[in-house]
Amino acid sequence: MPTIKAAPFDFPFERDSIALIVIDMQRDFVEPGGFGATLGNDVSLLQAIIPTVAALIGGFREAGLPVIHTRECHRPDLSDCPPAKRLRGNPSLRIGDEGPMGRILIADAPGADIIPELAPASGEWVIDKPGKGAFYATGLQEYLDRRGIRQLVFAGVTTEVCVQTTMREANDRGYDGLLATDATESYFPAFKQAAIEMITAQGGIVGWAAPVAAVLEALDA
Ligand code: C5J
Repeated sequence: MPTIKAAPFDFPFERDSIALIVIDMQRDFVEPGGFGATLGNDVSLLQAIIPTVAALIGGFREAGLPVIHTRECHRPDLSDCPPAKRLRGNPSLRIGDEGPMGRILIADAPGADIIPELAPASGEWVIDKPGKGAFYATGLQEYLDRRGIRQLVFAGVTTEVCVQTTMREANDRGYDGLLATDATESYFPAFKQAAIEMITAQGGIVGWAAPVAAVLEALDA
């Protein structure tokens, strides 16, 4: 069986059942004036991975394999945003408040859009998710199961929040998950490193990790 060179051991690559899931590469996290910036974060750290995420998406598209995108965002009436989420963060600019890119983290605001460099292609599924994990309150599991997808390559932001949460949800549901280490980023480099170690420790307790070049090599083989 073909493999992707990965940690903690080679990933058994199944071309017929693999998909790429790109988590929350939205203006709200990556550009100044969005949700990430309201929390005091340096968004330029996240901008640095745009070319590697684009290369990974390009590899999946060229191989004719599914690409799924997610957006963390809420309904305009905030009915899917619990107070436990809304009332934390920056008290002067909360989820739903008017910011420089429209209402913060609201589905129809410009800030919730996926950045133009990584715009979904026609036919690619874009999941709007109210939580950090992409399985919570979405039809993701049914979507994957209908298509026979059992393996997921993960990219996007932020590594230790939405990416890791979704990887853990996938792992508990029986999917094999591989994190593309240079196509994910955190506002906190130490948290990214820790997340990779947590995922791959103990014989891959959450999954695998590999650089984009290793994934592309397997896609090309
Ligand atoms: C965060 C995310 N960090 N997409 N969301 O709040 O990781």
